[in-house]
Amino acid sequence: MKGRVIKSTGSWYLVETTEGLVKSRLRGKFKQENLKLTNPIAVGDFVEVCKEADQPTWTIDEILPRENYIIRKSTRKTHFSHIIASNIDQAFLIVTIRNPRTSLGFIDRFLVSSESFRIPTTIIVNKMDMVVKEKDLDYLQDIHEIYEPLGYPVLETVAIDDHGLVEIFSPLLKGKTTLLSGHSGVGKSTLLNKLIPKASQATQEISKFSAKGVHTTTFAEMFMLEENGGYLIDTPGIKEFGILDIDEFELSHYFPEMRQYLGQCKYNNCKHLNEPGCVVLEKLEEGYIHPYRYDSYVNILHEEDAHR
Ligand SMILES: Nc1nc2c(ncn2[C@@H]2O[C@H](COP(=O)(O)OP(=O)(O)OP(=O)(O)O)[C@@H](O)[C@H]2O)c(=O)[nH]1
Ligand SMILES: [Mg+2]
Ligand SMILES: [Zn+2]
Repeated sequence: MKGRVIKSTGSWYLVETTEGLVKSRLRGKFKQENLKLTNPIAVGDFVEVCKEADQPTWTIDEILPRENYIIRKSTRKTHFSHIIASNIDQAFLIVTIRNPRTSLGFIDRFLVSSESFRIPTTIIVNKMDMVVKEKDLDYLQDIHEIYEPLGYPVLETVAIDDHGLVEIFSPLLKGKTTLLSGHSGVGKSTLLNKLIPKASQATQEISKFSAKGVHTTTFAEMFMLEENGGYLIDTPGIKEFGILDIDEFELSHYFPEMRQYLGQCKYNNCKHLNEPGCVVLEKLEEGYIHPYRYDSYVNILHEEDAHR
């Protein structure tokens, strides 16, 4: 019987099937497209499950090929990675300007990942009630100015406030599988609870001492949107977003503002760092590429170098 993994704890998996939810275990090992994974099965996976003879338990016997996934480097095991979720239609990257602060570098790393599978991404600036200081408003403006022209919509929300959330989000979520991602404490679970009250995900105040989240959500979990169809996936907060397996000549393909100029540089193995006749550098100079984005490009490139 086919099903979809809606919750994974690492030792058992909740699988939604046409006959309801079944709690399943993993049987055997799975080949993983040459990926070294800390989690062989991820939320969002389509799987084949089978009831164990004379037992109330089920086993997962097969994973169907993943259409896409969002993956990050494992925080504990180097050379291993962790699939955050798979088979998603769009990602909502929840960011905050204050408590905690999300950096542009973090946003760019996430976007490189979602671009690599062409997963449409919306940036949601939550905790807008805390954005009052001039420099925070400036940062907000930067976010709008940098990302909107690249095709990443930027929305502003106050997830603790009921006002208009369902009206704004319902049409965006309809019939789609949407991933919620971002740092711990930005309000992913708070937003999810507002959109799907039945989910009643735990939420927790951020640490007063560090102004950072306390990692309240520990497992990814997918919830059905009952009225309009579709799913929302709540995930644990991520600290850093290590990018993996992106070739140094390929990285610029995942920056939409650079992608359009590729193939126009003098050298076809141009890394757009200091090569003569580089069109990307020319466009940067002319102001068509945002300097912050270019900085992120160089940072990711060098970081990847260090891992090679
Ligand atoms: N002021 C303000 N606080 C908010 C807002 N949204 C969420 N919070 C608060 O921020 C804290 C963290 O929210 P969570 O929803 O637990 O954050 P999370 O992103 O799920 O965090 P992890 O599960 O740790 O990844 C809670 O105390 C929320 O009440 C908002 O729009 N404004
Ligand atoms: Mg949470
Ligand atoms: Zn170049």
